[in-house]
Amino acid sequence: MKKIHYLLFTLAGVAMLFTSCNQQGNKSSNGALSSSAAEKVYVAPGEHDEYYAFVSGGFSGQLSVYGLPSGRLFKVIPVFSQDAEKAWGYNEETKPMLNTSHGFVPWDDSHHPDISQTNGELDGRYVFINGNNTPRIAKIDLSTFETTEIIEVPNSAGNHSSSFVTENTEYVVAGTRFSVPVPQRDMPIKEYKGNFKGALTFISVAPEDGGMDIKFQLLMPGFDYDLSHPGRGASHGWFFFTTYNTEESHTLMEVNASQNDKDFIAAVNWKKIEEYVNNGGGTMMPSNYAHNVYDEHTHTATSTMKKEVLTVDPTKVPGAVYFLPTPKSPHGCDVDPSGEYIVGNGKLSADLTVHSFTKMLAAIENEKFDGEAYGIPILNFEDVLAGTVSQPGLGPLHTEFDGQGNAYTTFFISSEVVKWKLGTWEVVDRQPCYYSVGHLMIPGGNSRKPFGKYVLAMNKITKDRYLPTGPEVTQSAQLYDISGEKMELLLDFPTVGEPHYAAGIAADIVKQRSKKIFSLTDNKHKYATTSDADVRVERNGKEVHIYMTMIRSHFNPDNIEGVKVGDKVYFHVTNLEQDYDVPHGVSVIGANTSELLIMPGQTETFVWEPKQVGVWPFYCTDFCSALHQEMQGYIRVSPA
Ligand code: CUK
Ligand code: CUA
Repeated sequence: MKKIHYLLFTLAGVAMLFTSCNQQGNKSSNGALSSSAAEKVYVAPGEHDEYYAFVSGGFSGQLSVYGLPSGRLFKVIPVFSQDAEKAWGYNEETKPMLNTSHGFVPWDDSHHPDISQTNGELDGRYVFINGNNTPRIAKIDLSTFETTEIIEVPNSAGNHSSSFVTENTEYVVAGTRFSVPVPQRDMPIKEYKGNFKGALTFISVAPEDGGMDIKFQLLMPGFDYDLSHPGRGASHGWFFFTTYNTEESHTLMEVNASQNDKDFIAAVNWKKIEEYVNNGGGTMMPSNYAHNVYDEHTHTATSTMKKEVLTVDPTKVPGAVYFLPTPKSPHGCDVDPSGEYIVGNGKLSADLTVHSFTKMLAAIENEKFDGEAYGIPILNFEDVLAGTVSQPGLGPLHTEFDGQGNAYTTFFISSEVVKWKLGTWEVVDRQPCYYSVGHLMIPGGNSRKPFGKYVLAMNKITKDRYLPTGPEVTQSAQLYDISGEKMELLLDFPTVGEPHYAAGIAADIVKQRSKKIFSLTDNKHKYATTSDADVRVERNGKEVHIYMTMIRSHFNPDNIEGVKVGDKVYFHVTNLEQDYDVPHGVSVIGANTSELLIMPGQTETFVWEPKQVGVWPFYCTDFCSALHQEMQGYIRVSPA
């Protein structure tokens, strides 16, 4: 049976060689799958995957956790969007996490996760991810797989060149895609040029507890800052940002925005700026932004509105910023594991441009400039060029590295991943993607020590790859084995939302940090009820507070009376379990919120405002024991 299956794969694989691989082709294909492909992604029941992949949810605003090579989905971590499954943004504890200077914003567009690093290697402590729409950076703690901090990024819009970390996680860096008036004000749009600014924001990360804080904002010329990457190794201390629309056109009909033959990669010496601000440099500017922190001991978030931010004018810090001319609207900005090569993927360019960090330093040293833009020196293209990959494909977007001297670049238009060699710039392999690939990810490919082995391509269009599901079909990820000279397609799997980027790490690093239980004795929640002796119902004017416990298989109290129509009823519910993986849920009829899914040792709160007189049931939503169905109760609502 199994043999026949494999044979079918192989036949389809041969057929595939003769069909078109671009997205216009309507022929269905299984790709060039061999029987060994199936074996390579097979993780036997009960076995664990070798890697975690943290995949951005795009317009779902979340972060999903997959295993590689199996492609199995383990969890969707709520970040920027409300999530009824986990009560994220619905319960009283987590609502403050979604506060912004624009009010409660329970949605965002998440693009780029990045894992914290120590000495340029992934350490598995945190994942950072950006919210693109209402600019925010979130931090997910990988001991609990929970979002524990969200900081809004002021003076920004379309927080796209984010959230990449420096090699000791000194900073998580955010860059604005849209330049905007800074500070925001009422002004004619057509006066954009010369007036709008592009903020590049350096958010410090405290070494002990990971606390984020905006250290400074660099106010750059009004270009669009698309993507970024930290220097590493020799280039540690620098950060690189691609730009487009260096014409500063206020209307980005393509014809306007792509006049310039070359845009720039902005090279920012953040160590120099850090020194400048540590010595009192920079200007405090009034700016409102929210800083939201979830405390592990109180299981409660607090939101603070900050009022000002330290800004830096790049022209006031000599030697801090340079522009590297880079052909045709570069998108991805990727630094190789050694820190020497900076790859700029010009979306409209036929070639890939690779800059040399060493040559950049030499040009700066010799003060060889090719003019300036708003007081920022422009380096000579030829002086900083390390090499060019000639005509490797159409529509290059992003590049990752395997740590063996190879780079892998995605091509959106020709729909493929192309493998090429650093230093010789020769193309050594190419494999089609189904279809129109955006980002790709090699576990650790964004660090000094990539794990190699696999590349995950994230495709924008799937068309015929899966069973049809109405007008929209799922976005897709494809896994390739890159352990050999040639890449081998192993697997397709559907994704949650639209993944833009992903971050992968060896599972062992995360596993050993993973927390199993919240200790009940360490529960410092304001409304915790840690013993059945303390359960009670308290009235305070129109507010009723129910201090409730849950344990297999009952609620205490499970009969509640004394509530009236028009009351605001707070269910403060504590899960008394101290066993791994025994959450309980609670929900009540008609509540204008989600259920609560409460982990052992934790307390959560939801609010119910009963509108109708009656006796109403509540029950546990998580199948927790043989008597799960008996885990229920009644609440009596009397007339006002
Ligand atoms: S990305 Cu955000 S538009 Cu190429 Cu990083 Cu998809
Ligand atoms: Cu508790 Cu089901």
